[in-house]
Amino acid sequence: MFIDEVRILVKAGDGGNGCLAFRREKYVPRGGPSGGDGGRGGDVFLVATEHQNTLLAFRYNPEHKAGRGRHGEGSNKTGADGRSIEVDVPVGTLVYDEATGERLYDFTHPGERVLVARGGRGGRGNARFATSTHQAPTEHEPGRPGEEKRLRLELKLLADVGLVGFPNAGKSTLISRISAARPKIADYPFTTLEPNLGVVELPDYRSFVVADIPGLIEGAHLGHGLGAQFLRHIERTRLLVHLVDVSEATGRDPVRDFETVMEELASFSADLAAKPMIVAASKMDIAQNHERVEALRRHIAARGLLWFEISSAAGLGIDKLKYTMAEHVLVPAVPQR
Ligand SMILES: Nc1nc2c(ncn2[C@@H]2O[C@H](COP(=O)(O)OP(=O)(O)OP(=O)(O)O)[C@@H](O)[C@H]2O)c(=O)[nH]1
Ligand SMILES: [Mg+2]
Repeated sequence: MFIDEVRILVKAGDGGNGCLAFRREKYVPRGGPSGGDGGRGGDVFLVATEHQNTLLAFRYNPEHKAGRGRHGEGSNKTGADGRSIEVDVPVGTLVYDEATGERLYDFTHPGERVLVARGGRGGRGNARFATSTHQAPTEHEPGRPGEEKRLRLELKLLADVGLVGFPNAGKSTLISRISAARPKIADYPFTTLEPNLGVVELPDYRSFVVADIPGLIEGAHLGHGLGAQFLRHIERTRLLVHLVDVSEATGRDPVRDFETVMEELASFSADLAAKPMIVAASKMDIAQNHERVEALRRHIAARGLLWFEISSAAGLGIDKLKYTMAEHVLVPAVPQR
């Protein structure tokens, strides 16, 4: 379930050709062989990073090629080596050889670095073939091709942000607004029966994963409604976004709804209750009674939690909420190598 998968091509650099040349200089009769060796092709490495959480970037950029070695030249000049490249993959990525199906690597720690395509050796120039009995060699080798492989990368998605709230609060609508996930949305409680994951993309190609889980009601930890079993899907998130429907349509008090969900989280686990949380007043487009919204806002301020007013239907406050989520869960970007 929830597996991100991409196929990529890695191509190491070809080696440069060895050169065929003889010294030809004034006053140096019968100059010897002087063809230099070709340079080595660059390697392709995969490196595990914490700065990416998904394989999304590879969809835009599926081919990774290292530099080729330069050819050798006369006067015994060796060609320059090709440039090696390092390709970042998220920690947790499994690497398979597409041709054989073999698992090549399992990245578990940031900074792990693995050679996946070796650069070709440079060919030897004719100077290398000279011996005392073979003084004018014309042998010289072509460079060897760099390795080329098709790889399949697989990453089990772990949610960075969990959406919680009452049934019908607008959680699925929000995830469909900020990601490509298209969960079922309907105007009745318990529409969502299984968690949905969505990958949220930012314009700088960074991304994070949001989980939309079934709504909670009072007594969820006792199995009421769909129960609290789905909370384990958000146990390892770094941030919770708590949606509270502030429209009158609920017929309930938003402050009471908020507290009910908080109690259910706390009964499930102290860790979950202690997670950083953003509270979002949902369905602001149809909220008529501003005193209700204000009462909740003051309640949230007293708890020291971040407060947003949103409407997924009208697109209000959604971008701001999205970027605030990103700030909480993304390690700051590193300059590209
Ligand atoms: N007017 C208005 N309606 C909204 C908004 N967001 C969601 N809705 C509606 O509210 C209803 C419930 O939305 P869902 O996204 O399915 O709610 P949910 O929190 O996922 O509900 P469960 O899956 O049952 O827990 C749907 O009819 C949505 O169209 C909003 O911002 N404004
Ligand atoms: Mg839902």
